[in-house]
Amino acid sequence: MFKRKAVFLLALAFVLALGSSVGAGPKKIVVGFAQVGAESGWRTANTESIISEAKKRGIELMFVDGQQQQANQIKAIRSFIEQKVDIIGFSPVVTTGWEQVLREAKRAQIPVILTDRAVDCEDESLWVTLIGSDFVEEGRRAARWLVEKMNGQANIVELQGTIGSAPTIDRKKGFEEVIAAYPGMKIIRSKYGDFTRSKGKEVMEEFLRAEGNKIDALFAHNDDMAIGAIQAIEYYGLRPGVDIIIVSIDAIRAAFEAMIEGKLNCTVECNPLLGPLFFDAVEAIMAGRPVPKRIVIEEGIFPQEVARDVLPTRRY
Ligand code: GZL
Repeated sequence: MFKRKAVFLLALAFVLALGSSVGAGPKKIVVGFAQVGAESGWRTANTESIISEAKKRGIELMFVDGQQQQANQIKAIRSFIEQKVDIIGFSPVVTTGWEQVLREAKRAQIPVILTDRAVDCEDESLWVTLIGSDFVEEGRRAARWLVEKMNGQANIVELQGTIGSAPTIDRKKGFEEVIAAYPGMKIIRSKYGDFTRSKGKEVMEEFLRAEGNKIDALFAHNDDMAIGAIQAIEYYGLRPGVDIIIVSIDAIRAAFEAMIEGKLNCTVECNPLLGPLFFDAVEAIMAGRPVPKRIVIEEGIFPQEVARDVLPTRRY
């Protein structure tokens, strides 16, 4: 009698457990994302793409703004591990210093996806894929356009992005690789502007005080710093886009507006709309499908002449 009752209770418990999971439908994917910060128009568009795509796909997203501090991103990743998310995504503010926390994620068997920026780690098994632009090619495109515009002859000042970040390292690498073949193209001043408008303005003021009318061209690693520099150039009494030719990277809306005003001469596209590619990778990993180690997003280049026609088509 007792045996029959025990079997009945066990069966009842099994049916109840099954019922509770059956009624709930498929388990919701939970993703933790640690963003660089909110330093530029590009970053705002990138954040919006990730948040809106999660919503569209019904994926639960824990989103943390790292305020351009690596410590904040590491703290966020650790909290995602504690909360046992299904997948961790992040855009590393700088390339180094990630091994420890990525090993913790690996030990917790939580796959990691890199978006936008790369990490410099020996052990490539610490992340599944890197989704984003080819920054070296972006630097080459900026240089090729400037060489042609300046007929191979210019004193150039360079506003670099965040020190130690992949886009800064690689855009500089690509730009210098191209101008190395043109002795007349010289970088006479170069300094970090951290990808922000305010710092771009401040550093351009320094360049102008030091070199003034000797400056023929500005290469800015992003549009936000170029827009800050435009203000500094005007305040100094020169005409941005005329006295100083300006090429930058990102192709945000404000860059097209500056080109239409004749104050910026060219912007190289760096596509921030990574949300769909990121969540394609999330869903592939959850379904056990293979994901390429590197996913490069297609991009173009926009000189001043096309700005008015192209602006209405821009999505960020
Ligand atoms: C590039 C991205 C850079 C942008 C900047 O993919 O990491 O960071 O060029 C942004 O605007 O701040």
